[in-house]
Amino acid sequence: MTRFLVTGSYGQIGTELVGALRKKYGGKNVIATGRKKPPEILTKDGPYLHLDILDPNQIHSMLVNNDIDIIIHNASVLSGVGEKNPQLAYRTNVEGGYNILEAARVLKLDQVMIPSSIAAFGPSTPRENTPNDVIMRPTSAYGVTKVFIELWGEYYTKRFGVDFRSLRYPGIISSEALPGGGTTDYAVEIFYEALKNKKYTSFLDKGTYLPMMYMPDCIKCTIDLIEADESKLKHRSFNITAMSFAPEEIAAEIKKHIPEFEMSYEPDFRQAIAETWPASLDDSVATEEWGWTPDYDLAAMTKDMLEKLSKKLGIKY
Ligand code: AKB
Repeated sequence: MTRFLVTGSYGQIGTELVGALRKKYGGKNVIATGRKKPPEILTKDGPYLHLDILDPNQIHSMLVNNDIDIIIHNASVLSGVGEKNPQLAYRTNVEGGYNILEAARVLKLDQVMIPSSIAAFGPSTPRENTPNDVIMRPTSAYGVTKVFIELWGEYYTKRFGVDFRSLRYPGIISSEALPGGGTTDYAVEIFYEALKNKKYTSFLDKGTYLPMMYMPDCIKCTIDLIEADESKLKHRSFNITAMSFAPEEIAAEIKKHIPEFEMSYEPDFRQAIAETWPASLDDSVATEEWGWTPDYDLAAMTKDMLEKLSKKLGIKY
């Protein structure tokens, strides 16, 4: 059985990805790692180990001692936090990513998956239906680190035969763990506030379209790419998307379920970041090379999200 190590396992995606991988590959075969005390969900079905991704020796010995085949390197500083602290984004995303790729190269691991993001694109990228292969030139600290990882990973594939794979995640909406400091976080916060207070002040303005995806689709595409036949991959970094909406559109969808819900707008520094990102993505390369198709659109995601979150929070609507 393939053995996985997941970094950043208590993050928004890591928390649910570890659970899905453990279901499929067995609890003991998926090592969740991070620097914090883990939530119970990460320790009940499999091991959790303390790992500092800035310590190459610790990475190396953990991979050897646990007989790891595939690393999924989710630990990352996101766009909002990265803009406030670019030095932290550099160290975590660039140095951390480098350490992981080096370990994969030296130990000849089967595969390394490191997520990228829509943030890898920039203001000179065509914003509508952004193609997979196009000018990138991001202007956020986070975006620059993601382009580095894509290119360094692809270089390691070509030069050293490392099986590197990457997904350019759009904004991910989920009910389990909260996102940690990104520009698309509003699309998660809005659900909590709609259920708790029937109102939400968006930090992105009306008309700010961004590519988005519901967590079940995010887990599906991540596992599908990990399991994809390497001989069919012409690319290593893939656009993926499920929907594109602006804040007023998700508000209108929530209002269909919670008619009293009110939205107001107070754009902050994240508005400038969002304006440099694609409004929608062309993910046909992912469809062609490994069969990607999403299951959830805005309406289906909103209905499911409200159902799950109201159960979790114990709030009826
Ligand atoms: C962020 O907003 O920083 C992330 C992302 C799109 O990568 N959610």
